[in-house]
Amino acid sequence: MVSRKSALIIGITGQDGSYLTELLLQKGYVVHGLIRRSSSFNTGRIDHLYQDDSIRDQGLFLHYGDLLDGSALQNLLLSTQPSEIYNLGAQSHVKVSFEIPEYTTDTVYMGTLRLLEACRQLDYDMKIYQASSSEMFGSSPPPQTELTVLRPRSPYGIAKVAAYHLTRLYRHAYQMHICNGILFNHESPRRGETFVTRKVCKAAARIKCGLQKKLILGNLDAVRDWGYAKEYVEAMWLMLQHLTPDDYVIATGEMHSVRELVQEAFTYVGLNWRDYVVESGLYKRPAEVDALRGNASKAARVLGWEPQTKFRQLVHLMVEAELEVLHSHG
Ligand code: NAP
Ligand code: F7E
Repeated sequence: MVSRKSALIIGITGQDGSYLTELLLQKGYVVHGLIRRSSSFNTGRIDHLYQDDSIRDQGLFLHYGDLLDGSALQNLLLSTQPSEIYNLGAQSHVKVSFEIPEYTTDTVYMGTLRLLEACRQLDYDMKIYQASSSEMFGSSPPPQTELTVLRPRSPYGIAKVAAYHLTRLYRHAYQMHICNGILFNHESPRRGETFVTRKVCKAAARIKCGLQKKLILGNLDAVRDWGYAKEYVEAMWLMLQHLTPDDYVIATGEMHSVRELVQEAFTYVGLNWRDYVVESGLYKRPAEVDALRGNASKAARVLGWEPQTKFRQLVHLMVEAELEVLHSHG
């Protein structure tokens, strides 16, 4: 009998974790997910999978743990022995990282260190994916590639840079199979509601339906390379299937400002954004990453990965999803 591949996803309850879980289950993996104890439910993005008896009993197993708890990580690895480990866990909000820099560093950098040390103690073949980020490029001008100098501009970015260097060190020093996915912003209807794409698309739909009057935003001039999360998790998986471990930029190669994002979303519902959007210091950051646009040609060449969904289509599908929720609630 051929034994099934197994994976451990840290950050399974997040946007990417939920799409990756679907992808791996489809591919026949047994998926173990680390979830944090919380006083309120935090599994909304994977409930549709976990509440399906056949999936829960045969393919998807959730375990309590935390990147702050090294012994729990060790015990989980020992009991599950996954062949692939995806480290997606993070305090991932850049603006929040200025308010809680120590906690952000503890999850993003020290969490990665705890995980790598736990992996290093175990004597079996495993492949590790590390969720690196375009936020690491900071003030380096676009287009950014795997060779671009890292000049981070937030506590989150700095912690991701440190974790990135750590994974590369462990790959070199201990011959561990670790890949960094340097993913540019990727979005979906499952995106956290305080990230700008989801916030804007939700507001456009709510204002259209008469449920909201204004949308308060920060810096409208910032420029990002926004792709579709569902496609980006395929790149994560592809990286770990490649024979040799390496680092890859994953991006669309397009760049748009927050202002264009707002315009696209409001135009889609037939509104003029200027009538509703208020710019405020409340959502501005002490330091900003002005412009990100990735060059993912290495991923295309080596992994055969290319983005399908570009900016306009992404904004439309996100606004549509918000409208659908509002209509289904009457
Ligand atoms: P997300 O929606 O914020 O999800 C983050 C996940 O990490 C959640 O499952 C969260 O659990 C978990 N987590 C937070 N603190 C933890 C801790 N101390 N121990 C264990 N788990 C913890 O993020 P995402 O958008 O899916 O992104 C996934 C990863 O890619 C993150 O590392 C992020 O920094 C990175 N990244 C994201 C983007 C992007 O544009 N989305 C781009 C580049 C890199 P709870 O649900 O309990 O909070
Ligand atoms: O901001 C501007 C804001 O918070 C995008 C994370 O997934 O991607 C994400 O980080 C831009 C910034 O994403 C608002 O100043 C204006 O310039 O959606 P965001 P981010 O900071 O780029 C990277 C790659 C990650 O790795 C992170 O984990 O939009 N902006 N007004 C605003 N941003 C927010 N959140 N809210 C506003 O009202």
